[in-house]
Order: sequence, then structure tokens, then C-alpha cells
Amino acid sequence: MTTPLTRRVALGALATGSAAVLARPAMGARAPGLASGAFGLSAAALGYQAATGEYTLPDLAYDVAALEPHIDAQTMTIHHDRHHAGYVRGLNIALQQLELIRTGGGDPALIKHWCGQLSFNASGHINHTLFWNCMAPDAPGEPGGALMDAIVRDFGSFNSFKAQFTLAAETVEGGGWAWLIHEAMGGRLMIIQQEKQQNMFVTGARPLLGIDVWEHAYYLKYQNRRAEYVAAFMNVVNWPFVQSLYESSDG
Ligand code: MN3
Repeated sequence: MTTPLTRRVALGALATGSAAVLARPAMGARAPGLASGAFGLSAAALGYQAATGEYTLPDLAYDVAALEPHIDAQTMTIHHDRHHAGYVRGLNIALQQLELIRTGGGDPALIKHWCGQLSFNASGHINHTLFWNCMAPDAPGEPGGALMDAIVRDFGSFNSFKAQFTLAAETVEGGGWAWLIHEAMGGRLMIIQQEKQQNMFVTGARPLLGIDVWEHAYYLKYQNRRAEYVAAFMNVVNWPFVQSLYESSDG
């Protein structure tokens, strides 16, 4: 059983860009918290409880006010404690309902419904866990190392990357995300839009940097001015964390 404290420590190590995260893992080894789980996040970082088969809401690695003035404390509190918690709850319910169908206690006619709920809520949980870690106070402004090299190679320059990422984020239709992803088979970076929590993703790609552009992510502070929110987000990107995801995905 993983305690909340353990999770907080694990996420804290990711979010603060500690030496363990910044260092490129040696062959066969990974930095703490970056064990071989989904998308470079460990089971502990995702709040997975092996004993019960359920997921729990991971704590934030920083105070809800730590990203002010770019992302306000009230939005962070509601977003994490209510919206993200809702995805975790929905994920556990979907898993329970699918088990009931499997064991004869559920309605087989609802398999499509619960598969949809599983995809939506599991993706919502993973997306948000990544999202919180993609932001940090005292962010460095730009990536470095191999990630910066890859950005320049695949987008021409960091400014070109930023312009395309911003445009993608501003124009997601309805609720959704923009992601910088690593398509590992081709070995290149791409920017995609994702509708809802799970649609339009590229199979097998590793998400590196995501911005939540559902209205719940910005409406309290920015109302309908999504472009201002996207610009503010770029000021708090936790590039050391994004770099660690990239460097653990290309080996
Ligand atoms: Mn959200």
C-alpha cells in the first residue's frame, strides 16, 4: 500500500527537477518515480493500489497557489480536488462494472458503455497526473539537452514549436488537450490535439507535454480568453520533467 506521503515525495521529485530526474537514466535503470509504468509514470505516481486494484487521487507536488499568477489557486483546487477526483472515481466504477459483467452480475448489453467510461476516465486520470507534473513554480522557460535538440530538429526552432503548440491548444474543439508527443517508432516529435480525454491520440506515442484546455482549466481566471491561458501556461512548463519523459522514452 502506498501512502499519500510516499506519493507526494515521488511527485515532488518529478516536479522539482531534482538531480535524479535531470540525470539521464543509465541503461536498464530509471529515475525514482519514472519506473516502467504508463508513459513514464510509476504506479505510485498514478495512485494505483495493487492490493485493491483501485486508483487513488495523487496529491499535487506543490501548493495550489504555487503557480500564481499564471494559474490561480481556486482553479487549481477545484480542478484537482473535484474534476481530477471525478475521473479517478469514474475509472474505479468502470472497472467494477466491467468485473460485474465478467462475473455474471452485470448487464452484458452495457459493455460498450462501460468500455467508453473506462477509456474516458482512465485517460482523464493519466492526462491530469501528467498535467500537474508538466507545471512547476520557478519554471526554466525553455527545455535543454536532448529534448531541445529534438525540438529544433523536428519543428525548426523552439519558437516555431511554441507557435504550433499554442495554435493547436487554442483551437481544440470543445473540451480537450494539446500534446507534444514522441512517436517512438519513427523517433520524432509531433504536436496533436486530443478531444475529450481520449480521442484523436496517436497509438503508441508517448505524451510528453500536455495542456488541458477544457474550460474548467481556465474559465474562472481567463473566462473565454483561452489564448491568454495558453500563454500563461507556457510560463510554468516544468521542462525538466518533460525532458525526463522524453529521455526515458527514446531508449
Ligand atoms: Mn481537466
